[in-house]
Amino acid sequence: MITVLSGGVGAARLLHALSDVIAPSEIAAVVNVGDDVVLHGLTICPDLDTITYTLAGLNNDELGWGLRGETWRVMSELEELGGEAWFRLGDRDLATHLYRSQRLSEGATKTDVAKDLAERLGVAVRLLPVTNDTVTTEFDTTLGRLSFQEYFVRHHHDVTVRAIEFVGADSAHATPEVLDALREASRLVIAPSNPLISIDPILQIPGVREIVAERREDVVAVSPLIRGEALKGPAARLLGELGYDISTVGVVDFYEGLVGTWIIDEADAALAEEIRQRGVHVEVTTTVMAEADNAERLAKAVLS
Ligand code: FO1
Repeated sequence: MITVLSGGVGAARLLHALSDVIAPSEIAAVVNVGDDVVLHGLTICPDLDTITYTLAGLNNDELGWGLRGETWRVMSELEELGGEAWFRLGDRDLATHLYRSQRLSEGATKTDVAKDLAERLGVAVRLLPVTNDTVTTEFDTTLGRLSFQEYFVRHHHDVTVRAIEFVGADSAHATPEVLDALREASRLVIAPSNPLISIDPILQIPGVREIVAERREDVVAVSPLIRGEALKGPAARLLGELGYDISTVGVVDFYEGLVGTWIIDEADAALAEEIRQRGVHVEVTTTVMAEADNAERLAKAVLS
């Protein structure tokens, strides 16, 4: 079994590529919950849903979140009523949030719901929210304190961040399924997700970072940056704002002590020597997964 520390889109694509190369049932994803939000009384888990939809072949590629073939009638009606409509919940996607919220109100955990949704949608990869406790990512910004989705969606991550906090992380418990998946995997993979807001909230749950560090020689990480830029989202900007080099070297430094092998993009080949000097192995390949051939090559590099 291999276990992948996962955020949203980048992780979803890597998991999809991996499940074309090895049996999906041999893959576990430990998924960030720091983006989760309660809106309209519904619990929404963006990273879990992005991964589930992508592995089920139902993802909306254009938006990068939600379901394909989406319609927006409920949001239009809500807007008419003067309700909160800046965080767009499509009509089809709403069914997932209704289902999850009802199950949670009956005493199920996020872990239970993720498993049942995956089964319903034919996804065999094990999708494991890192914790069933509430952990929320918050930003100290020049506009004041913002919740994750206020920062990301409402302000289009176009505001300067001074600090990031994972509220509730210190007292949260990693689930037993997550601890087993981290301890028992033959290899741990860090997906090319945003290090600061997708992977760090996983590492901050007590016990997780320690296991990853102990297993460092079995940890393979894929850089989310190419030529100092992320394919999507604010990874590059946040690294700069929080004092890291805006490059794959900055990402390597962020994960210091946790990674045995780095997979970096061909465009960053010139950085390989500098990274090797930090005592890690480096593989150079195409990390952009837009084409199936490239995704397969990356998946094989991760597994080799
Ligand atoms: N991202 C947006 O940019 N705008 C939205 O209106 C939006 C709604 C949304 C609804 C459900 C869901 O699961 C995800 C949604 N996202 C939206 C993506 C979400 O903000 C993700 O957390 C980020 O893309 C970071 O991974």
